[in-house]
Amino acid sequence: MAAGAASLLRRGDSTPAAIAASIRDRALGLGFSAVGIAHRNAADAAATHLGEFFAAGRHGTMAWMERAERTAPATLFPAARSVIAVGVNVGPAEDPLTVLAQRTRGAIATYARGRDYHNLVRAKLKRLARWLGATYACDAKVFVDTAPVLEKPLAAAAGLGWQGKHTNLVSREFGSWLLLGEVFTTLDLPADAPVDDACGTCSRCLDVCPTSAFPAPYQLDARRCISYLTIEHAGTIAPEFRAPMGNRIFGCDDCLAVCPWNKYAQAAHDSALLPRESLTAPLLADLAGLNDAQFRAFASTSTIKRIGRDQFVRNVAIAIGNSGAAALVPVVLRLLGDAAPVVRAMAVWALARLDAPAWQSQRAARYAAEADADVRAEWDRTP
Ligand code: B12
Repeated sequence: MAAGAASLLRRGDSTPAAIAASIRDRALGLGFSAVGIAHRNAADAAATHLGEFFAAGRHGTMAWMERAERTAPATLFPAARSVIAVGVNVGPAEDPLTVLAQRTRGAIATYARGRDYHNLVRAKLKRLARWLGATYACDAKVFVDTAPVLEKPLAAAAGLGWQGKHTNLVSREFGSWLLLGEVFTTLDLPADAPVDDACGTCSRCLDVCPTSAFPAPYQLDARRCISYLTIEHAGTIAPEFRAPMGNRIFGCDDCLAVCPWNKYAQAAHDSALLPRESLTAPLLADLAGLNDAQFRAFASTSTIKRIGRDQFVRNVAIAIGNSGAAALVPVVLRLLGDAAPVVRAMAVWALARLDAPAWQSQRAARYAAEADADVRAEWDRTP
């Protein structure tokens, strides 16, 4: 039972444990797959390592991560006493890595194949928070993904699982397929017990990473992670990562998908999160032809829309370069004339991979007129 139980604001004669049980029931009733409770400062110790992560520059260009509140979560909502951590199962019905062998198609990470989970989870969290406020006369704020909250350490402290060697939360029930969200509340609730790390000697997630993004178990260098490169990183992608990206055009599931704890996971049951056919294994040739309006329509309900058309087609151009498909050369030739320099630059690389003689003649025709320094730099590389 929580030490400050006496300060609990409540109606009726519920005990903190009874309130925690009713919160759990309510959260599961709203469709969350897992729920647990932690003290609001439960992630403070993890913030120490966050400093090391920044000092090593492992966040790359994600400067937004360095916001001061991240290392001092109490400033977000000083009156908060407890955190209700929830998990949403997005487990795939089929192996999400199968698409990696279909080289003329794009691989989109499982979490992004359904509707944008941010909106879905936030809406459910708000319903939970409204119910909490109305039932127990407390204040509550909801967070999912975007806020400067250390969600994985909080979920771990709330007993939802442990942070695995791939740094994500692993659950005995849902494997590596939970997405996370939180309600911070002024209620002083009894915290759940954390779960022991059960990664053991397994290193599958570390070994499978195509870009060797784990400098050590439990540590990620985001700058090497394909999820970061395809979603967070703007501009051209460093040459060393292009071939290992294969046909991954939005996020990467490899470290999650090989986790042995997935054997206990069930496929997601929330229909909104089920993969849409158009996002499951789309043809690269179709994606390369999307203009702004068509991209917005294609990605309208998905989190993919957040990266915009140019960055998405940049990723597609790299995947085409990795396809080995001569039939896609005409598609690349069209991308060489794209209005976005980042697309042109990656199309130059793709053409060099698919058709060296065509690259030579295109260089002769286009180099002098090219005004963008990054695109010229690509033409300057010997294929
Ligand atoms: C930034 C971010 C990213 C970045 C960086 C990822 C990362 N591992 O930090 C990028 C863009 C790469 C990314 C990728 C993905 N992400 Co992301 N991401 C976030 C975000 C917004 C912040 C995470 C964060 O604070 N990272 C900072 C690092 C330092 O934290 P950490 O990994 O927990 O580090 C701990 C240890 O690894 C260790 N440590 C780390 N560095 C060091 C260094 C030293 C020297 C030492 C000793 C220790 C140490 O200590 C830290 C504290 O315990 C969270 C949402 C949130 N607000 O929390 C989602 C979140 C973590 N992402 C999520 C998902 C789903 C993904 C992807 C699977 C998406 C995909 N399929 O492509 C990949 C997975 C890649 C991976 N293996 O991590 C989910 C994870 C759910 C879960 N079950 O854990 C979250 C929680 C979003 C959500 N609301 O569901 N993500």
